[in-house]
Amino acid sequence: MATVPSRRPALDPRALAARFPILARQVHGRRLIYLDNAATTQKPAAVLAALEHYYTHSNANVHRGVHTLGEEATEAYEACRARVAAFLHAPSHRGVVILRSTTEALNLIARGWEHHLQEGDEILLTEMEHHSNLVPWIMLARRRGVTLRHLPLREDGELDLEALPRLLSRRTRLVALTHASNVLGTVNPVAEIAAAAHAVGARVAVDAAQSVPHMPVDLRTLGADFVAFSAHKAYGPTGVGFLVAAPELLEELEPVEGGGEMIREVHLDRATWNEVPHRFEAGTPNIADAAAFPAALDLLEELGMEAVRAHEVALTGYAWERLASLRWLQLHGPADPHRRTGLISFYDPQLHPHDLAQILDSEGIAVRAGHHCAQPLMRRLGVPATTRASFGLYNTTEDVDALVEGLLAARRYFGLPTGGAA
Ligand code: C6P
Repeated sequence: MATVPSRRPALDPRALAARFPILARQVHGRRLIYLDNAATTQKPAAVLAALEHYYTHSNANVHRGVHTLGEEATEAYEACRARVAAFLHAPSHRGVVILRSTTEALNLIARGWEHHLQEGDEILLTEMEHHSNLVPWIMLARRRGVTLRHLPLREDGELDLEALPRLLSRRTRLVALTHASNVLGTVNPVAEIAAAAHAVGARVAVDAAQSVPHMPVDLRTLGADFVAFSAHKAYGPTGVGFLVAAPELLEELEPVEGGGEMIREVHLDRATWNEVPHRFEAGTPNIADAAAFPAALDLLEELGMEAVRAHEVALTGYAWERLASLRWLQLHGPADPHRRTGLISFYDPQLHPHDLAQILDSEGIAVRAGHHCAQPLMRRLGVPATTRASFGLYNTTEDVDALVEGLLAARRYFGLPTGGAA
């Protein structure tokens, strides 16, 4: 199996699984094999305990009360901001906006930055984007008359960087791309693309939903101006996501929601805004889930992100080899596990991905089937949908073996030959 060097001991996925209570449950009388981590990860007991602790101990509103509970709640909420900044080596905790999701963060960039744009300006995206990094820009293009361009995909599932010079120009005001594709797994060379974008004076927004939970992400070298990710894909609670940037770059954004918390002074007919990042957090935030997220970061830091990455590279390399031995399957994205994140999308031309996922579910195996919120990419790949297995800390080669057995069982169930298996 392929490995990458790691300064920490290798992960012990079985020991880790024991720290995730849900993984002890059965599905259809079978041990749950959870291979849908790109959609959302499971939560360790420490995160569940942190949630319970918050509600049983400190529950109050933030930045308001002078009472003890209010102070504790504010401290827990602000600790999340500081931990996210440290985890990503962000310039300052003042550059971390606590939102609901990656989707909300990308929408905030699109709406908050639009006053810098005018008709004729261009935004460069890629052909492998999730709808969350397409639709906000499509909406913006409708409002402002800006032109959307797209960096094409090569046959091997990587971006065609040779097309960059003809797509980037002084008209390009912003480049928005995913760090890692949720369908292909491809890890994009963000620093290289960002350098080219910056050379023409464009800003760079990066959708890091599928990278932050799975590999070391260091904002000092990533090259991005704005970064979005979600806690729930990083073993944290749902309902919390982040926009991370240098505070002075956040100053370039207009707030898009008005209300409590985000103001400095309000008159009947005018208002001034609070400082960044608070001006982007109108209303009572998701305090409890933000307060619990550091427990997930504790786990990732205890393991070390190099070790997390090494585990996923090894497991993905093993899974690729085993799936490639099923000759009827089309596998998507780069074959080299070092060039992809821990997920593999595949397509059996004779079996609809939903049927396949249903049969796998009857074996206790959770995978995702569908367009994965990437319809343009499905069209580009020429498939209606794919089945996707995505890995996490607690997955093992036995889980991959069970997946392969499940795929063989599905073929047999539909009376299709399995003789092509190597
Ligand atoms: N992808 C998947 O199964 P939210 O829903 O806002 O937390 O994340 C949106 C998002 C943005 N970018 C990428 C690259 C993503 O993968 C996702 C979420 C899930 O692939 C749900 S569609």
